[in-house]
Amino acid sequence: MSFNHQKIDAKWQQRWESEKVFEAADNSSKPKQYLLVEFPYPSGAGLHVGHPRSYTAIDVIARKRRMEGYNVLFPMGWDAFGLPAEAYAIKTGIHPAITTKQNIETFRRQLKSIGFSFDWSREVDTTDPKYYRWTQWMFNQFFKAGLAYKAKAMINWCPKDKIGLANEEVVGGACERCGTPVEKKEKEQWLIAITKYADRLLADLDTVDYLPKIKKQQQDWIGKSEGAEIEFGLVGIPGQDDGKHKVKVFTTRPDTIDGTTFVVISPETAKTWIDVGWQASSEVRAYVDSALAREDMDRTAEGKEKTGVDTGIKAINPFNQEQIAVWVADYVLGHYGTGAIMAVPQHDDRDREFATSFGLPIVDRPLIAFDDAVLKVGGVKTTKYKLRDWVFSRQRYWGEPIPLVHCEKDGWVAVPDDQLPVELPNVEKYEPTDNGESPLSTIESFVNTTCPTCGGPAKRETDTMPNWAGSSWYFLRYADPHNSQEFASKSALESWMPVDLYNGGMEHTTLHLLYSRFWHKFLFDQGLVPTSEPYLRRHSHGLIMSEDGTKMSKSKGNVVNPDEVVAEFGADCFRAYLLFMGPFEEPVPWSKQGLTGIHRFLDKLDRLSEKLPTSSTADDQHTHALHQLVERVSQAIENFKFNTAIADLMKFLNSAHSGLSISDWSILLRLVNPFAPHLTNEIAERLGLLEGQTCLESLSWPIARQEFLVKTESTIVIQINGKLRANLVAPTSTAEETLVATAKQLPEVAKYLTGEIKRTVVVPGKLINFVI
Ligand code: ANZ
Repeated sequence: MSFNHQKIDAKWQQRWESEKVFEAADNSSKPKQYLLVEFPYPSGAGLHVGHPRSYTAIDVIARKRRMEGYNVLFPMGWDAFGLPAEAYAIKTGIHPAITTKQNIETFRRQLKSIGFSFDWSREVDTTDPKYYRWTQWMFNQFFKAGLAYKAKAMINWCPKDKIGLANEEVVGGACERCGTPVEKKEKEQWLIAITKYADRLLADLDTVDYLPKIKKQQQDWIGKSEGAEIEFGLVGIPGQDDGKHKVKVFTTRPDTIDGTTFVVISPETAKTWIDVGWQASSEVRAYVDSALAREDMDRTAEGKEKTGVDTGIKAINPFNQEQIAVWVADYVLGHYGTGAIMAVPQHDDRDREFATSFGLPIVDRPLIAFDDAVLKVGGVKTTKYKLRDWVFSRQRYWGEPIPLVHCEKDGWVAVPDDQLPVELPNVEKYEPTDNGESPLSTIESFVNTTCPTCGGPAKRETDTMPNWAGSSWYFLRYADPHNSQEFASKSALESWMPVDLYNGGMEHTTLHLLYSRFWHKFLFDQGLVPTSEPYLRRHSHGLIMSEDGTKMSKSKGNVVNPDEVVAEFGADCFRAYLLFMGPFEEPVPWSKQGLTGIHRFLDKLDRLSEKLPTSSTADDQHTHALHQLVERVSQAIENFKFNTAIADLMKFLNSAHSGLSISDWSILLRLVNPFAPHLTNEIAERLGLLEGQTCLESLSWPIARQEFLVKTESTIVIQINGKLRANLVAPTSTAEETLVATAKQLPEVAKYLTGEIKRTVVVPGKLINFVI
């Protein structure tokens, strides 16, 4: 090993810190760029190699942007409420605040050792009362706007431990701690009405630039269905056969109603009927009980054998007056649509499977127009969503206390702003109580308070918020982290928001990403933030697997420790390897050999620089290749093709030998700097290439000189009405008509080219805009 990475890493990290090189300026004439990565949960296990993969990628972009002249905000903080700290406290009695503080220190040290260009002066910690004061304040805005409400909701209940479990504590249907099968239990919970925003959360996806797979997951999760509710009359109900009863179904296909051969009600619906006097058979009762104990996921899994029972009740098809059977079956869910369906085996796969299993009729009938069908049967057109309201309470200690007080006279009252935060009191036991209440409920001095409205005796809410609360708005706090009067000043928000690029895991697409978009839209409606979407662009990284391709896990002992990699190979090698290991969006296995390959590359850069420079005049061939390299690497970074950028750098170095002039070196070092910031600075300083600055980061990003670029291909931007829809890469010699014709065929373009094309604007080699 030739260069002393330990010395070099420490030297440049200290210099960046003392010179405050990465601090974002609040008042700057430069254009802003807000780059965000998901802040970690500071677990006791320390940083996982998955974290720095995402952070290095966005760090490379942040470093490039600064050199391009942007005022960059690239912050870091801690999403520090959560179950592991609490589980540890239950085991050891050590307060979660203490372990959290220690874990944060470890994470901070680890992140700093990798040389990320975070603005550490803006660090936030969701468990800091100065922070969660605003999380509570925002909850109160939801409450005051009527969007937070209390209702019965199902929770996971461990009958042995007698506690409510979070979804992540239920493993294969059993309690993670003791293995007892988990039951469902109804409990009063706080919910937030995210469903009121379903339409906007869906529609506004058109205004942001997210990876297509991210948009798709959000759309599916919101699950908008346009259909109709239609009533079927019921006859033959044991104990209630008065001809007055009806069942309402939800269908997206009223046009198929003529082919309905039976009706299916959900076990939940059956239960409510039984509760109001239906004398159901014992077979029906037994089926309903067993179905209700099962998870929806399990009930509706594809390929699962269909189960159900004939209720003996008959329904009358309002379209053709045919009498058909009513079944109860678990593939129909209680809390979607109306909890009952009209089954059309001719057109619906699940219905056909069910009909085949139970010998029910399948008929072949012509379709009718959607609207005609709805009209004829007196149905009502409706829109349904899969999205449910957000269950916002947990019976846990380590979370933000929900800042509400209950008074006999005034009901639920928000704790006034000047009494926030409602701080977590000290407890002795961190377990939920035997009846599933939060441990806060046992602390009388916390629970008993006075009503802010009438001054009479009142009781505090003892539930705490879910893990997703603090992360729903943290990016706003980074804009103005030390403000004690507001969560952030208007001017800070106006200068930084929206986030220009946000990278995070695919596992957060449907929860965190959706919650934070919703939260932000609500704040926007309240006039508290300047934009209705928080993130302009969302990208995502693939997971890092172990060398054998399986998931890294502590129990398998195959977890890679970033500290060891940094100690052995240095921060630059770790960083460049994380980006070189494979396409950024895809899962990739860790490889020690790959790490050695990168080390050889950095070593070569160092050795070459020691031999050089020999002359100050440029060698044409190298200069030529170097400028093409600048172009390719710059493009690759913009397109998240970090692995090909590094491959290109390696290729260049292999052919460069000793022909580089000092000005070529200046370009090369700046180009490699975002990937290997420590070594490139060290070499630049040695070669006298810092141009009077203290580090490379203060110099500008190299620009490829056009005369050195022989262009064989160009990337053409395809717009519709001025809006970017696609990019087309084509040989520069392609004829204009061919380009236009090809552009029209692109799926992303064709989708929007619905109307007549009024005009086609072509800027050769750059852009095609269809005006429709
Ligand atoms: C008749 C029909 C015929 C249907 C056909 C579909 C196809 P999405 O798109 O997911 O909203 N459905 C309604 N409520 C249900 C529930 N609670 N549990 C399970 N299935 C339910 O699907 C709506 C369709 O799913 C509805 O339209 C209904 O079946 C079924 F050729 O009605 B359809």
